[in-house]
Amino acid sequence: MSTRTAVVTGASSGIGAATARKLAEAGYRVVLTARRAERVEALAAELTAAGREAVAHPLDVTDRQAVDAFAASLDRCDVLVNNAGGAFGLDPVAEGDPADWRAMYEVNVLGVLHVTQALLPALKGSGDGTVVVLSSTAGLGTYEGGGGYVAAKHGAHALTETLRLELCGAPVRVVEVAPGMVRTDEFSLTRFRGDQERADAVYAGVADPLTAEDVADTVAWAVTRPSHVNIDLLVVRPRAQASNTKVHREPR
Ligand code: 8X3
Repeated sequence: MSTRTAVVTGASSGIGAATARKLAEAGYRVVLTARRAERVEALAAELTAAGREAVAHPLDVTDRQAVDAFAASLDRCDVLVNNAGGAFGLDPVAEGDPADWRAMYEVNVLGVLHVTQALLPALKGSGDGTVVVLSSTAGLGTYEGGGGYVAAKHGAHALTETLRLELCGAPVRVVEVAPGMVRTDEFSLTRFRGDQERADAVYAGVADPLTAEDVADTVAWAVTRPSHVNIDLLVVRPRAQASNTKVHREPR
């Protein structure tokens, strides 16, 4: 019998890469997917060199045909971590670019839909499957400028809640992890299209934003609970953040 297998999307950096590391440490064979082939290949090689089981598979979750081909190539899937996603822009609704909104819906909602649909037969067939959706606190409440990202993450949250209802009775858990402020190399840089100063300002004066490892820890914890324990929704924020809009910043 092959090792229990966890597929992680968006595993090239940040929360996805950290989660892949944690699940590999927990004994899973990890399948790392992301658009950037060289990144997931490097991480898979690093994990393999450390004695873990890891393979890389370049994948764009918005490409349904590619997702279906990927699913067909897997011999088993016990855990799916839907992590691929992101924010583009911080514009008010009045000014947001519909192309950004569309792109955010594509990756944060349809990406989750594609991969989950494609892997559900394998997850059910495992007899003990787990689907994790990395949503966001932006999926549970709004904030000014959040616009398209907030809408998309609410979509991911709704998808997750609906799926849990529909799978009740099947041997598949549906877990949502909703992180607040996490400082990763790329989230804010992507949101601000490479503007490092604006990206850094998001975390200015915040004592300890969460790290990718902090979030990965919560995902690995939820996944490694006994099979009958379903962590429906886990909201995780840094201590300095009490809500989407209340953040304590130390004066400089
Ligand atoms: C990231 C959290 O506050 O930038 O998903 O929307 S936030």
